[in-house]
Amino acid sequence: MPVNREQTIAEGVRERLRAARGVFVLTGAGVSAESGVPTFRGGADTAVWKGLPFDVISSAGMIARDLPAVWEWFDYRRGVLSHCRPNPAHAALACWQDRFERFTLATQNVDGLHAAAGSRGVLELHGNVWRARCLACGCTEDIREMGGGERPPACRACGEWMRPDVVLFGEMLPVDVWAEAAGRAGGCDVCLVVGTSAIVYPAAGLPVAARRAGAYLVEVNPELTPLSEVCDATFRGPAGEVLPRLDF
Ligand code: BJW
Repeated sequence: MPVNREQTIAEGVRERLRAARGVFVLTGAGVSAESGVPTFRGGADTAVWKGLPFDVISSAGMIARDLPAVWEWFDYRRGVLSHCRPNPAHAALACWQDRFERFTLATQNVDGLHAAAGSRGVLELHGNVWRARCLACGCTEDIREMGGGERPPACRACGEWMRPDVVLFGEMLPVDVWAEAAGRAGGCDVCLVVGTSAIVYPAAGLPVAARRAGAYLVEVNPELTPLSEVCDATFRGPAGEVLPRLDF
């Protein structure tokens, strides 16, 4: 996009943000890409681990079929994440949280980097990779505080096996988190969609619902997505560069 045109669009978005009372942001893997977290999809690639496409290993059926393999996959992911720090995109969103009457940050990411950047009350639609949940009693624990490397770990409350507390394909999103996100998306003035391929539902439906309810829809993504054509403004660039430029 010619520089002048992008500047004009950016100024339009800044004006919308200055006037907004309610802002809803949906992020995906792309917001963490500049922190070194691999995305799931992008370009022509899909993540694969030990020969298994991620949508097989990250699917509900694997919990029943091979829980140790699921733990191995997420232990590997935590190993990668332990070297990753929030980037300027996470920082920009954390700065915006106190500037609006209502600001909601909903993420599909399980990496915890928004909270690490200082964002509060993040709606984690797909859970958190640093948490384990008991398959029997449902209680949760911070994996960093569990100690020991027993896999699968046993629940301290009831002794049953625990699983990573993330939402796999074919599983329901946490009901309360989803209800909150859907309500907030439907009541915002500006909706920003950052770094998501926007193909995984129900999360991908949130910006559409916001737009239908009258919100101004902005996308930040180096690539086109199915949402691009319904957006009011699009920025084809990395979130860590674009979001700081949209500061208002
Ligand atoms: C940058 C960048 C930079 C790069 N800056 N950007 C309707 C039709 C068909 C199927 C379904 C449907 N409704 C539901 C389904 C099934 C399924 C689904 O949506 N499938 C689709 C693939 C079609 N959904 C579900 O199963 C969900 N549950 C559900 O619907 O429950 C009801 C139900 C229950 C039972 C039966 C039926 C229905 C659950 C979805 C859970 C998704 N879980 C995962 C894995 C989490 C655990 C893990 O981490 O392994 O969540 S899948 C994976 O995709 C992960 C992500 O959160 C999610 C979204 O991906 P995201 O974030 O968009 O990342 P990418 O990689 O796809 O895109 C990155 C983007 O960043 C790209 O666009 C880049 O260009 C961009 N980018 N660098 C900005 N620097």
